[in-house]
Amino acid sequence: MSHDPNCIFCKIVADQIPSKKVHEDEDLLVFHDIHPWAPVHILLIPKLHIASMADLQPEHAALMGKMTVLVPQLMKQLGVTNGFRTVVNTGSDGGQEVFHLHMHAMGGPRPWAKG
Ligand code: DGP
Repeated sequence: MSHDPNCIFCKIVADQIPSKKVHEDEDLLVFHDIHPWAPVHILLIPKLHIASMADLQPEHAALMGKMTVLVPQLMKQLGVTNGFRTVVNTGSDGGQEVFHLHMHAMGGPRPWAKG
């Protein structure tokens, strides 16, 4: 399924739910997390609806590579100069709450941590 009408992040991609966008191109959307765990906390998502990392297929390799390479560029653009953390929660036991694949990228002066 390329788009799931019941998915919150698909609705953000479709501009049906507002978000603070950081980056958009034909494949990816990046926006600020609504519940930040760090001074800078962004979410990188594929526009394509992929439910989780567990659903990745070989044909998604370039998409995930593009997403990964974008992280340091955007963190620098957002003023994060002293390192950052990336997290991909996968499935219920992985702590995933939104079932549209996303990469968290968090940075800014510590201390900060999830939960
Ligand atoms: P995860 O546990 O990895 O599935 O994290 C989902 C994240 O998505 C969580 O940190 C909060 C964020 N989030 C959930 N709903 C929205 C929303 O409507 N807008 C934005 N910007 N972030 C959201």
